[in-house]
Amino acid sequence: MTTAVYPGSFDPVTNGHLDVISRGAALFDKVIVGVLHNSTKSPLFSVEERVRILNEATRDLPNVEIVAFSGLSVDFARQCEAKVIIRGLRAITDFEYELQMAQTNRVLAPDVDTMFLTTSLEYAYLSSTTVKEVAAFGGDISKFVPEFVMDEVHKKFKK
Ligand code: COD
Repeated sequence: MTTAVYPGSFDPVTNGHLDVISRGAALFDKVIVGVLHNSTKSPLFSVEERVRILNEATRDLPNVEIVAFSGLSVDFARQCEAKVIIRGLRAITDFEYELQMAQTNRVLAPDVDTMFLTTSLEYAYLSSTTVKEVAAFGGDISKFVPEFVMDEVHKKFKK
């Protein structure tokens, strides 16, 4: 069985992330989405909320599992017995950071490879940061995230 992990912040998950997850799920027997528990950043959604939202957003994909993790992505991959880390690439700005991370990870864990899925054109501009910024100023995020995620984001900004 081929297993891949897809680590990220997913704060919140966007249609761009979901596109990468569904394409990954078509390529591998199993995709484990790793939600980073990052105590140094202050995310909009707690790790438990992000896991719940991702579970709901991927419920039609039976070979996708959502798991919170902390520490290194390569250690998470090994715990999951995955040989591949999936990452998404949007633009040249992503490339430098992603290449550095992939190369570092390859030194840390030569048995784990990084595979990049290039963004679908319609999501090339999309990031969780943009979604939060637009929502914070009352803008329409309905084209960026599933409807129930939009409701979750609006609830946060009403508080
Ligand atoms: N289209 C396609 N791909 C997309 C889109 C989109 N519209 N939006 C985002 N993506 C991709 C991103 O490029 C990324 O590959 C992935 O989706 C997740 O994105 P984010 O923003 O939710 O998550 P990141 O990039 O903040 O995640 C960073 C990690 C958690 C993976 C990273 O910090 C990490 O691995 N941390 C653990 C410590 C570690 O192992 N460090 C590496 C040693 S250098």
